Amino acid sequence: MNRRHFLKMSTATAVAMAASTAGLPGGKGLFRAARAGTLPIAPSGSMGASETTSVCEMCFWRCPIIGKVRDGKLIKIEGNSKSPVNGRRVCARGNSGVQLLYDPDRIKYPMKRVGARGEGKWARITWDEALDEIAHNMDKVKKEYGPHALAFFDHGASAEHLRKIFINMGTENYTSEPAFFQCVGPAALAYLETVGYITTGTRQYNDMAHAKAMLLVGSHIGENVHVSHVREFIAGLQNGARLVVVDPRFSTAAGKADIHLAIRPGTDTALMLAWINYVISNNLYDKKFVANHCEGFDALRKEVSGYSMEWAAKICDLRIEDMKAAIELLAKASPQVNIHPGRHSTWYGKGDVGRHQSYAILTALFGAVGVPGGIYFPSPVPLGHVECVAEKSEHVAPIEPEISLKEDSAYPFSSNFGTVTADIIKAIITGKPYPIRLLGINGVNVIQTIPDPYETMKALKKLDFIFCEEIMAGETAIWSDIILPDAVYLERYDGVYAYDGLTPYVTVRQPVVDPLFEARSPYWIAKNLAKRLDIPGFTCPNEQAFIEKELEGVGYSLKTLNKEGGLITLPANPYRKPGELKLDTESGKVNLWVEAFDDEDLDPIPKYEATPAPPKGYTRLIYGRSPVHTFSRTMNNLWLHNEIPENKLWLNDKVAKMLGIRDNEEVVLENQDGKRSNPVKVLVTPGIRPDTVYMAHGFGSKSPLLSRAHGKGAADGFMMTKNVEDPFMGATSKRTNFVRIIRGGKPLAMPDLCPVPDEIPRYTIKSA
Ligand SMILES: Nc1nc2c(c(=O)[nH]1)N[C@H]1C(S)=C(S)[C@@H](COP(=O)(O)OP(=O)(O)OC[C@H]3O[C@@H](n4cnc5c(=O)[nH]c(N)nc54)[C@H](O)[C@@H]3O)O[C@H]1N2
Ligand SMILES: Nc1nc2c(c(=O)[nH]1)N[C@H]1C(S)=C(S)[C@@H](COP(=O)(O)OP(=O)(O)OC[C@H]3O[C@@H](n4cnc5c(=O)[nH]c(N)nc54)[C@H](O)[C@@H]3O)O[C@H]1N2
Ligand code: SF4
Ligand SMILES: [Mo]
Repeated sequence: MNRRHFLKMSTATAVAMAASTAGLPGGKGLFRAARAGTLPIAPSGSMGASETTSVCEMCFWRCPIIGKVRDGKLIKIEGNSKSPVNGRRVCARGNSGVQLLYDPDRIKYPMKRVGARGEGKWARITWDEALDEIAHNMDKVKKEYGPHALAFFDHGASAEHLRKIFINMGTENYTSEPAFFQCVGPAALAYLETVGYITTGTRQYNDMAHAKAMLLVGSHIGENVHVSHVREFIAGLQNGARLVVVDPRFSTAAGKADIHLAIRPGTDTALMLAWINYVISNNLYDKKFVANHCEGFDALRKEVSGYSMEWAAKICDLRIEDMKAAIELLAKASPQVNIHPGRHSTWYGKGDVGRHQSYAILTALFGAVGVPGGIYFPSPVPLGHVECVAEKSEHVAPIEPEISLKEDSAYPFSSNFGTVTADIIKAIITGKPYPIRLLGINGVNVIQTIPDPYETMKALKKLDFIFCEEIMAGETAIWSDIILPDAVYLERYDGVYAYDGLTPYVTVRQPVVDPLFEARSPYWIAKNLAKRLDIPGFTCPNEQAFIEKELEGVGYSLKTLNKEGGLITLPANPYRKPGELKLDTESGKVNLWVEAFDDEDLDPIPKYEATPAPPKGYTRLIYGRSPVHTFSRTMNNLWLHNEIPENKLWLNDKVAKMLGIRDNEEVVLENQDGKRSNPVKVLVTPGIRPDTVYMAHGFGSKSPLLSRAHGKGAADGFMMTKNVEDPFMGATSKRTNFVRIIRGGKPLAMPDLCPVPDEIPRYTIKSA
């Protein structure tokens, strides 16, 4: 296969992502320097508060913000009015950063475990003691077992520098894991191989604001809240765009749809293939675009010819007339049609890449590539080069393991995204292909995030040493031997944020207030650990030094940028004129048939493969986002907790009636492997299929150190013990688990109201 080509793309993407997450300082000295003039602390109209521009990190969308500070206290966060994407707006979470900063449960000092692992007993130690102990253990494990015995899981802006420590220790086991293997991996790979770039990275390059019709498969925009993305969606609707939503649940977006298809979960690829066949056989596709810009059309036509609307209607449990009306509606808007590429795509394991490939194929058949309303191209922002932060330095002698977890992975497309999460956890448990004995964690709540949590906890128990850099002690932090208190995003520099979407801009995350307690910035932490481990390369005195270098690329300094209100906009180049479209694929065209997949004996054109239906007496568990929370990280936040303190289990009203369950009644769930959930209240609603239940992710914290969040609601992840890895990159499925309701300690048999056709096997429960 053409691995080199793939590598080239991925590196570009990785660089783009790294650029957007470069880290920051946090020392008080830096802040004094800032006060002395590098930061814009201007008096403002609002009751004498001073204002500092910065960037939100209550989620990864990173909206430009302003922090208003009075008497040294942050009193309000607003959007930066100069921002072309959010203006003065922030979402509920962005607004509530104030309460993250002042959360009494924040980790205040370096802490060392004194009780048994996971027991939650801690002693305060000094920074020197904490860093010495971490360095000692890293060194010891490396000497005893080799560099690959060190592993690192991370997510988010704070992790960049600590990851470089692990890279420089010589391990291959670091992975920005939720972002790929638990989130966007399958969608990213599908678009990379089909159109030559990732349409869903840190940003989404789909132009909903200018679409005449939109298709959302899953993608529950409105509950999935990224301010500018929601605004683009609403702008599209306000401009008259028609909307088709495919979702087993009446989502917020479905409430705005012209056509809502309440599909049987796990059958979306069947619908997509029948639609592709319909579009081709009814000549609804853009012939000129296909002739000029696509490869593999004949193979595609042949492959999909067997997928009829009648067949899909049965598989998907939909009405043919609705399916036809939906695809006709989309085709009519061509090429200004937005087939949403999706984001969270680790749904069923096997077909996840193919499902997103089918969205990219439909996009191309409608000629919706590089045109308003379709998918568009990022406009690269020329940031300066930073030499002062260590990439893998020359001094690290490569020690190749006999069998490499990364390079010899069973998943041919994984290695460009890091080492597969599931492989690292298996290796910790089994010691094979080599032992992994030490784990560093930064910005990821591994237990809530990676299924199966029981396996994850088993792995955590086996390790010699665990440390984490955190701001709040969630259920993963309490398993650590040492916890390091990170500065929260409002207390630190984090580098330059360049937005390369329809309205490109450059802004900087900078501290709005001094770090509280003994919190330190991620760069300070990494630099001081590097010193102890003799890792060269952390040569910048502080974060401003590399921020200045990055800003040079766009002709600014921190001072001049701050004079401009902390943000400058740049010209965009998102669309391509006819004849000027050249994609970054080998042929320069859209791959309707993906050779790289074929070379690895994977389907070059998506095929429908059934995911097992619920066993008799059970229902499928699906999940999504709470609009006012971000995963588990915001659950302890006072304002957000007051808005939505716990999740609810969406249960179909007919099913509830048959079971005699009342709205708001508290129940427990039991999954196919006998694992039981926290108690959770039921939302009785016609807005979900009878063969499915739903709850928002992130609730049900098991950490007693989160006083507000602890035990509130149920965690979807704790019901996930049956996961299917996708064969392309090893991403972990999460919608392949089944539950039944336990009431008064007894299981209730979930009624079977949706006939399952013979083509879909039922999951069989292994008897104990
Ligand atoms: N408020 C808030 N917003 C967020 C986040 C957050 O934590 N909080 N996280 C952000 C991140 S990182 C991500 S990845 C995104 C995730 O958000 P999305 O990318 O939108 O996630 P999806 O899984 O596509 O969408 C969830 C929807 O899929 C439906 N669904 C479940 N199973 C199926 C199925 O088999 N077929 C179909 N067609 N639909 C199904 C569910 O009912 C639900 O409405 O959200 C982002 N936005
Ligand atoms: N069951 C289930 N699993 C899922 C999902 C799901 O819907 N259901 N969604 C998947 C998706 S799409 C994603 S993107 C991932 C998200 O997975 P994660 O990124 O692990 O999400 P969180 O649960 O919010 O955990 C983030 C952790 O980072 C910490 N943190 C926050 N800010 C900072 C900081 O500034 N510095 C440091 N050092 N730490 C910080 C928080 O306290 C928290 O412990 O989860 C994936 N896993
Ligand atoms: S979408 Fe909300 S939480 Fe996310 S960065 Fe923007 S304001 Fe912050
Ligand atoms: Mo995600």
